[in-house]
Amino acid sequence: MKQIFGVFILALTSFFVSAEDGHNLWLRNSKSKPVNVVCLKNSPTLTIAKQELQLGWQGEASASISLKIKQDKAIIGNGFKISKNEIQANTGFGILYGVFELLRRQQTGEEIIPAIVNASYERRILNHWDNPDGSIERGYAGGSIFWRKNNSFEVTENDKKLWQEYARANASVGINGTVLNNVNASPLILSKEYLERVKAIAEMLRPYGIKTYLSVKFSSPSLVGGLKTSDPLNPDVIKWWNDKIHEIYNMIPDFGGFLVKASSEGQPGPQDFGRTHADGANLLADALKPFGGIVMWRAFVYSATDEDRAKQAYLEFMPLDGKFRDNVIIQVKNGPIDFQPREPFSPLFGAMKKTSIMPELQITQEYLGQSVHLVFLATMWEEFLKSETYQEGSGSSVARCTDGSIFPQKHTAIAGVANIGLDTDWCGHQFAQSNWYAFGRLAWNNQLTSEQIANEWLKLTFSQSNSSSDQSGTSDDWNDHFLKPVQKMMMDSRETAVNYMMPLGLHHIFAANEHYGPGPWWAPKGMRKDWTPPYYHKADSAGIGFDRTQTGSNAVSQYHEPLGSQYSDLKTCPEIYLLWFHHLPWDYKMKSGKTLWDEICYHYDTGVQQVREFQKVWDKVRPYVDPERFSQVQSKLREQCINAQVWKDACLLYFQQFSHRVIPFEIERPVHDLNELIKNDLKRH
Ligand code: GCV
Repeated sequence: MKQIFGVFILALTSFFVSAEDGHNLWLRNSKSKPVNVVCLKNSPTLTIAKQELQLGWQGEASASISLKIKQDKAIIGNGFKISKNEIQANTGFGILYGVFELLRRQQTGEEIIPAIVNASYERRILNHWDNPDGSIERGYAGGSIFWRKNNSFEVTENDKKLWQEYARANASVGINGTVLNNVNASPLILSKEYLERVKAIAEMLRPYGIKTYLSVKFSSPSLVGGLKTSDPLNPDVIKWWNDKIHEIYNMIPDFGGFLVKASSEGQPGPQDFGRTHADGANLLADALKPFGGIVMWRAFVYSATDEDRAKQAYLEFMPLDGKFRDNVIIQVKNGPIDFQPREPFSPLFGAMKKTSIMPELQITQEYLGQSVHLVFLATMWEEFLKSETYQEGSGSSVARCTDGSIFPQKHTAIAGVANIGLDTDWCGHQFAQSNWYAFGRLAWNNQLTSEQIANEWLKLTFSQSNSSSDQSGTSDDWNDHFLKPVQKMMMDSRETAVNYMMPLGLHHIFAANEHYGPGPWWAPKGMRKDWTPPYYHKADSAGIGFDRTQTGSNAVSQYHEPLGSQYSDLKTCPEIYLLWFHHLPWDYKMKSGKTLWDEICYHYDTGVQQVREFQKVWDKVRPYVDPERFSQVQSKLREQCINAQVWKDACLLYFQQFSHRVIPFEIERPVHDLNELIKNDLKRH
């Protein structure tokens, strides 16, 4: 009888959980109470702020809230002062951020204590790798929301609606800039037709405090300007950029500036003309300066030399420290290689002391299961931002080295490569939305914990009291049976992916260019060595791992002491980075007492078991989730589980050819055949 009753309750609960497709993201506030908003000034931004309060107010019914623009030196830029019934700011954008903060606190039940809230970074920017033909490099959630195939430039009502929704979502987490096109930039973006569309986009984003930026191709003067050269010191080239920038600001007066990938992965750059990165960046910076624009110049550079790829950006950029204009920011990926599931931080952070540096994170999960695997990236970003660089003594975390707390940077910024596309749920996976959310939250406050972010996001995105449904799963019940287990799953999810993909410091062992499935064997004839996994894992009969100590590439020397020595010394090197810095024998004794080979096996197996647990967690929370979002996540977890098993089998069977050791018998045996796996690269469905 008890059982039947239980099933009945379950069925009833699910019935009341109304359908949602995820399009509303974390902004599902339809159960608001009346509120009286007092605001003496008017502007499009303030109108939005008032509307948001009316849409989402969950404080005392019919309370009054005052929005006050009043200068206060303690409030920096678009920061704000918040209390239960008043938001004060220097600007309308500050008011809008304050409103979103207040609403979030109301909706998540977080206390509203009077405080001044300033952002960690002045510029919090999404990078879209969207191409003019509507495709997205490393995009897994449909086509571009900005660009369409067949050069269709008509701005439709649908476009405008989508851009506005996009702007609102960004503003709600404090994102205030967006680069609208791929860093592998088409020169077309600077043509009149494209700029007209940029202008239309900018108009929709402006009231939400979001500036538009563009990626530009360094050779644009010759490619679209018809010049014979794009040499940054050539007067005609300088004039061409000046004129182009003038044209842009005539159309978009608050344009943010340029992002540039130059002399990198085949992209043209100043080095084609015997010039330096500084020559190239300064040319654009000088032209942008009169309009207040900035240049984000990427440090993602490596060439096919014998030098360890992990060392190259540092080698190329350190000699240029102090040579860049003050409106140039060097944009550095979090790790020295390329957005791997785990990397130590790039040694450039904190090392370039006379140059502004900004971190680049990847929100789109190129190397982390794309839009199939549930991986909450905030734990990775927290690990990165809190990494100790020792550059100015202890306490010199990456966060503090980049947000102006230690170095007097003229501009501070952080970028995230967006995971947004035309899919109804924007990101291709309900949980991938949490990474967009988390990027914004960390960009606003780089001291936040990933746990707090997961907690907020889950409450906003899944809580029934934030939906239009009448059902309100009692809070305790919801907290215990949904929030706690799902939050734990999110918190564990990145380490899980590291376990089944590349534990203990292994990196870049993907098959082919898709960067999805495993391919430790992948090394097509004629391929650049540093684009193939054997270059990174270096497995042989003696052992596995990349020796980056003094006996190897000596990349450790790029880290400030005592870090360099810590990484070098096996006694102090964190095991999470072990095979990043060391080549070790298969029988090397780990801290657990196991051999390295056994430890590798256990990590892969643990990863698979963890995904199986995630499946159970999710299946159990069915009564608390609407059917549409529930089944999307359920089926993605099934695929993730199959994929994790493939990763484990592929890596263990492949490395076993070198280790010649058995897979410990407590571990479930591989179920795949290595030759079959090698023949058929894992495909995303
Ligand atoms: C936009 C990696 C990616 C490329 C990307 C490049 C970059 O190599 O695989 O798709 O190109 O990084 O960040 O420039």
